[in-house]
Amino acid sequence: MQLARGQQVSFADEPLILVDSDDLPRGHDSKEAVHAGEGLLHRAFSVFLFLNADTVLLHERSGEKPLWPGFWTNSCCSHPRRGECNHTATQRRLEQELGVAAELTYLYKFEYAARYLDVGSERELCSVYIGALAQPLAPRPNPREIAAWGWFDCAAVDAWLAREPERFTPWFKLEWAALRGPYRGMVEDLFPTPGKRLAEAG
Ligand code: DMA
Ligand code: MN
Repeated sequence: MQLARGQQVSFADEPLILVDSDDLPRGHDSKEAVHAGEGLLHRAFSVFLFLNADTVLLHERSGEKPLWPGFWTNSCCSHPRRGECNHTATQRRLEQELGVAAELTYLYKFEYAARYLDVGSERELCSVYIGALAQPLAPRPNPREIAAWGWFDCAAVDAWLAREPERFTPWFKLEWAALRGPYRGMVEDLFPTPGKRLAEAG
């Protein structure tokens, strides 16, 4: 699918999936309704793309986004729609936001809620995925979704986050702590070195 430049890919009336804390489906409601007020718990996903184990793709959310416009966040995030599985939804959204495809590895899911000013809230059961992106597949970001993007050294992200935490989305902060902590080995395993492969082969 070729993305027309600047195509709108998020809609207030998108039918999203309401879930309970175990991620079991509990009905459907529009994107607008699930993010209004204190929010309704719904299914979501976050993707982190890596160039190598030390280099991650982050982006600045476009000024058009109703929630957290202009904040820095992970490579890609959104919601599966009614009837859509996470695999289909993550691939759709990677194409729509970044113009790329990537094989993803599931890491974990978590529940969180966060309010954005008096505009609305996120209240999500969010599954987190990682994937490797080869350099020749340079992203073609959709300007309706993404104001800026870049490949960042992970240690430099740690330092930036410590310096300016107010510039990052709440879910990014939670997920980044997990990626740099308990899930660090999973990121490294996306890029096995020849030595490590030999050692594992015994
Ligand atoms: C929603 O992201 C998903 C998370 C994990 C916060 P988003 O606001 O970028 O999605 P959409 O543009 O589809 O509303
Ligand atoms: Mn949401």
